[in-house]
Amino acid sequence: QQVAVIGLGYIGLPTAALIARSGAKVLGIDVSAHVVDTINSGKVHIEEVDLDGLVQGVVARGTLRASLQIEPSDVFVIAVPTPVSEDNAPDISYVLNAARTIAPVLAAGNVVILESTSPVGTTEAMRDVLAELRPDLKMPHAGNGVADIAIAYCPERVLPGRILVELIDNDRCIGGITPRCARKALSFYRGFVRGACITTSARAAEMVKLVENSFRDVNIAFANELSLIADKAGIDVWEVISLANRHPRVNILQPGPGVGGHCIAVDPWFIVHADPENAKLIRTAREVNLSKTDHVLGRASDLIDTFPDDDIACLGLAFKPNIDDFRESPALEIAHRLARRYGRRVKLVEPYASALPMEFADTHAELIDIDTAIESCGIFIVLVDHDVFKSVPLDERTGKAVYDTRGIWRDQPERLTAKAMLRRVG
Ligand code: SAJ
Repeated sequence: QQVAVIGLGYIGLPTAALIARSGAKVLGIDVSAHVVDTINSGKVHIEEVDLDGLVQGVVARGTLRASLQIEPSDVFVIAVPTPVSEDNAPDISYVLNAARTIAPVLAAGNVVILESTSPVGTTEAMRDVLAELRPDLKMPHAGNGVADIAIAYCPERVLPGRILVELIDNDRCIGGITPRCARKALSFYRGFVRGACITTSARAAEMVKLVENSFRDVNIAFANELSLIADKAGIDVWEVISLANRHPRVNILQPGPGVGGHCIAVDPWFIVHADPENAKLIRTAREVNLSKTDHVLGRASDLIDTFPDDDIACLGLAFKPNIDDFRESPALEIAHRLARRYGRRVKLVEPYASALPMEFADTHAELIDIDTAIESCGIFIVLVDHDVFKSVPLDERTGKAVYDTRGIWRDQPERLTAKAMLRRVG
């Protein structure tokens, strides 16, 4: 079986490599010559656990090859970005361009699968582009069973840092434009997925993906809202959440400095944009999570202004713990805004960064390690709950002013917490 994967990013490349390992011949297509050259030399352009070894192996065996140029295949998997524009409207132009890319080589019997997170109706829009460019092929339509091409939507649902494991083990939801399309796509996924593969319609599968990430966003917003309420009432929100979670039917997530990454902070907008009248809770959750970042920045600034002679250690830049992914990270945004405001006083502690991230080129911030920070900084702003920060014992933090947005240094003596300092400020 010949498979073409269009888009060799965080999802496309691991997917292409796993399909290649399962025995198919895979051609990876990307618009970047740098990406294509990197992969063909057996290397990777993105960081993901175990991906480098896997890609090196399948490229060496000749089962994965990258190219700028599409070739005829049996199955086409599209994994290109679907960003939102300034006004939070989804941009599906990369998906439609991918359809234009594959149209010339499409042949009867082929299967086309979209994996990109997409607004409801995108798979049908992709079908319409293919139909326009290939009037000689019969495209599927809901309610009309037999067609030359099978078209399906199958969202990825993997967690960065666990992509290779989750691509195989997670259940997959496979939505066909017709049930026949879904069955064709199903037999493709069965080749490398161990999780359950469940078929549905393309529109339902598109919605499932958006709903999963909106569910998480709404639940994080609930925790973030609680953190403000508890803070004002002088109560430890993490203690409240952990006690409430002892109820058999309560499972509250954790508050933090905002929601990062490239999915949870984006996908809910697809739902809001399609139906603003009804998507009230989903929109409010987005707003709560966005405003939490500003709130943290304000509280951090208050603490810093209380101690004008101390240097400031910002702990963590990644968008979540124990990974080296800084994309759309609220921690990075807060540290950057502090660095612009407080200049040389700001020190960044990020064990997952090998050099100062380029965003800080316009600041005087410096990357230091945790031990240096403990020796030289008086103010600590905890932004990411990396394990290495959790393991700093209380006696090493004694005498520090701490604002902990992740609840990992809650044993810090009261007089040294942000709350106590802010009370002093007034
Ligand atoms: N976060 C909190 N509190 C929590 C949990 C998370 O503040 O209790 C924050 C994190 O710090 C981070 C952000 O949310 O900034 C997102 O992190 P995450 O671990 O919740 O999710 P992602 O973005 O790494 O991956 C999500 C996953 N979706 C769900 O869990 C529903 C993943 O399964 C999806 O495949 C992925 O989005 C995607 O690609 O859509």
